Amino acid sequence: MGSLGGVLDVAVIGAGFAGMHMLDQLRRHGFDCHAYESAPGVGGTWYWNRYPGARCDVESLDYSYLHDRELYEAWAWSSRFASQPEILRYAEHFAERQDLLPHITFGTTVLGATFADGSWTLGTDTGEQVRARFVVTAVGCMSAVNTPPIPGLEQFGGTLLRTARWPTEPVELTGRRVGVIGTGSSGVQLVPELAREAAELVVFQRTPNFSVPARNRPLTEAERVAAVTEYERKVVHASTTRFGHPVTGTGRAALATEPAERAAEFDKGWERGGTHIVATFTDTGRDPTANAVLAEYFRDRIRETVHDEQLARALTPIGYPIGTKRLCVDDGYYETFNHSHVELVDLRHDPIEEVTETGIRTRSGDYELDVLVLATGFDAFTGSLTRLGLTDRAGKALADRWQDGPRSYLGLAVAGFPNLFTLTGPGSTMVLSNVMRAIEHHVEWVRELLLHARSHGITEVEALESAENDWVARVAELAGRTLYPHTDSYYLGANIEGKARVFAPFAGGLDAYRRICDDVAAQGYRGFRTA
Ligand code: NA7
Repeated sequence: MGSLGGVLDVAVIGAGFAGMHMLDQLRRHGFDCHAYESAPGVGGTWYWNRYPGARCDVESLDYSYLHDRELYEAWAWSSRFASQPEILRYAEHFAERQDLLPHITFGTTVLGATFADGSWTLGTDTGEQVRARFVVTAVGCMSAVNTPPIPGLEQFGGTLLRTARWPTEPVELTGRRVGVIGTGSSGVQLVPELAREAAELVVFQRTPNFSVPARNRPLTEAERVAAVTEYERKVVHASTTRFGHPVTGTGRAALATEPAERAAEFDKGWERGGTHIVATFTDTGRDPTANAVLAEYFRDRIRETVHDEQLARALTPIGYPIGTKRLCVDDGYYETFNHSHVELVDLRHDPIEEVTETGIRTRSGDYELDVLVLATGFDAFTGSLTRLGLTDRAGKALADRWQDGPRSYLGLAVAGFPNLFTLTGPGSTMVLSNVMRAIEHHVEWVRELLLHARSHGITEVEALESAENDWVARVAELAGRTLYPHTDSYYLGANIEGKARVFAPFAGGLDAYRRICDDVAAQGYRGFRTA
């Protein structure tokens, strides 16, 4: 392939870890390609989510590219869980090292995309028109920011901030009265940081979450050396483990283990920190009784940490299985509520009536605030794709086609949208696996498909409707075997008013998922129409 009358071989949308890797791979293989990115710099979600305390909940040594051994060996992470500024530096380092910056147009958002006569035409907010024979979306699982329809939000006279669009310049919080709405991963990371500076902090909580301490600490030189020695094993783990990296559990069922031994194992997980604790036993993810045992262990830790009994009760998650909303990883979250200048408002009993010019009015009274932070999450998985304005061959918008939930083949392609590939799209493992491993797998798979198309003179590749139907059914069937569908969460789209409740990720594990995709490729791209 080559540039043909101003038509790119491939347009990549997004310059986070997925988009950058895709762009780099395509360039290495001689494709005429270019990337378009809304932000002024690379990094995707790590560009935008720069709120105090932002940190990855996957360990740094696993949240790294593996495809380039030299890069892997040369980059020295400072701590077990890297902070947002360090991850952003890593992204910038990759872009510079691979000379990607000249091939990315920043500050440009794709707002429309139509396919005709063998190529896509993308329209952007800067008025640019881009033509490309193939389009690869790398827009992230969580980048469409959710601003909930809270009455009066627009009349707030203080400083309104969003965790997912945190300003690049420092925000003055010292001595100010700060409110936070939302207690998911972002809120839970942010709250202890805000409490250090704010004169008063009010946390507005709709649903208490389960959270485990990160026990973050600097990485030792010995750990870095060991990670380099283990490089080959890490590569193997990418395709042989459920999450793309191993998690250490006992390999036994909680219900087949004596209570005292169970507690001792959970203690080890709690002391170790991070999400590994949920994999201690094999049955807590699928058996409600086993799950309840783990959930109760977490609840005990909250009661132990939070001094005020009533407050501890309000912070304790009940009524849904642990793990069915993303487990939070914190640094002193519960401890923060022992400070007298930190207050919790339990919105289940005292709902927000409106945001006023000076703060928040709940049913029980007024909270005066100088700063209000929305840590209210994302229109996850689908929002970043539907807002691109993609239309199918018949002119129907992706948003309309997905009215009843996302439909895809392998989470990589959508029937009716030829020559379009969706990296970490709905129907793939997405955030149920280490997303770095999911990204690398998808990028390599799409690269191989495009090489195949080039060498076979194929100009159109499109998922068959029948293959898509089968895949949607398979994703639903796998979800049905888990406890996920029982809980209102962004995994199901339940956090967005009016969004169809469909469990979007492939819940069968990255190892199984990769085998299926490899199989599809080996069988001449079964389930795709090629011409
Ligand atoms: P999440 O996990 O979706 O959390 C959003 C939080 O905001 C959650 O506590 C929500 O409560 C709350 N929320 C949302 N809308 C409202 C309204 N209208 N009123 C009150 N509270 C509301 O997003 P995060 O940014 O924290 O984390 C996203 C992912 O980023 C995370 O999983 C990691 O993978 C990294 P709810 O639970 O819906 O009742």
